[in-house]
Amino acid sequence: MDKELAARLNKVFANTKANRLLIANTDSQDPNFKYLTRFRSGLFERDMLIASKNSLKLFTSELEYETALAQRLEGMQVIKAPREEAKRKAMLKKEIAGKVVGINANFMPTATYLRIKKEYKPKKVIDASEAFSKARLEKSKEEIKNIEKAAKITLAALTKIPQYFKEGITEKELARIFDSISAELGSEKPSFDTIVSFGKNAALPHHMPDSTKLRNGDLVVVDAGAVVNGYCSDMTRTFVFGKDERLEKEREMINVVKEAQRLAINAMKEGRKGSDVDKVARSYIDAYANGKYKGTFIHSLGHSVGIEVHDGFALSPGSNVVLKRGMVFTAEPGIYVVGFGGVRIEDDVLITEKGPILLGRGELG
Ligand SMILES: [Mn+2]
Repeated sequence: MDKELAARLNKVFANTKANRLLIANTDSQDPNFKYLTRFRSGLFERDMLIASKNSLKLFTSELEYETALAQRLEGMQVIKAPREEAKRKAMLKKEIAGKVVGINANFMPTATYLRIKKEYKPKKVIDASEAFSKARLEKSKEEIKNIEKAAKITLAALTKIPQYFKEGITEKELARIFDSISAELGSEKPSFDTIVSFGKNAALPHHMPDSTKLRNGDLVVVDAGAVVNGYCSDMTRTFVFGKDERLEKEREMINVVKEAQRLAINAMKEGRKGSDVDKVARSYIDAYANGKYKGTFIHSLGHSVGIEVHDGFALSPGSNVVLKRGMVFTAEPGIYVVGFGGVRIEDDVLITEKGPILLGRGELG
């Protein structure tokens, strides 16, 4: 069997009591389908994957049978599911009946879950979503390479975007320009809808680009990501538009967030707890200038990133995750002042035995 596939199956089964895993796509693809198959092309709508510790079977339709065969990993079986419902049911029942079946309860529709229980007669159906998240938390070399490529693209696009700043351009226009730069640099698609916020809008962390026009003195937040071979990056930069000497507060906010991020990244070492790392950034912002910005950092420090932008774990005040080599987290402190504006700076950080590495920049933190 393909070594990487064997390693991935091992990791998932190490964290679950299931003896079969059943991944069922809807009209969209379960992220764990991507994790196991590593398919780079095709939709595989409504297809099913059934895995045991040492086998992986894909039940697909005639429509995508050839696409699957062309990308099939060694040790993976591609099976053309019969069109006739009764035959298809019998085929799947043979795989599942009497087994302890692990599903991704974060993704599978309840209707599918109920149908599986009723029609395929498993011994038990259990939630294996955490087993998948845990397996995906520590990335392989191949996965890290993909995230790194995505991070490089996003960083390059973020470096280019200020040259398009001009008075009167709208957030939507700038977001479109960003997306096309990112695509030209090799991104398969944006890893989420690009956020561009001007001025007061920057105080809302998830503001969606609208027809707000850029004005002199505005803070500009651009939060975006690329996808390479199915893996995401997620980065943010904050700029000031204009050269006015009076923009002192904006520049101060940027410097405070930069320093909070630097301190947090330095703390992203093996063995540190997620909540501790969050605290490093949060307490710096809260304590700055006698509490001038206390309480303005209104979200978590970061999250794991991989096949999904939010790949399962957070660096937050309540986070129990212990950092280990191979994990990739965003570090994205921010300051948000309602009615004024906001600042966020975000990088993707790889934990290594030598310390944190900023992906896309190749630097040690
Ligand atoms: Mn993020």
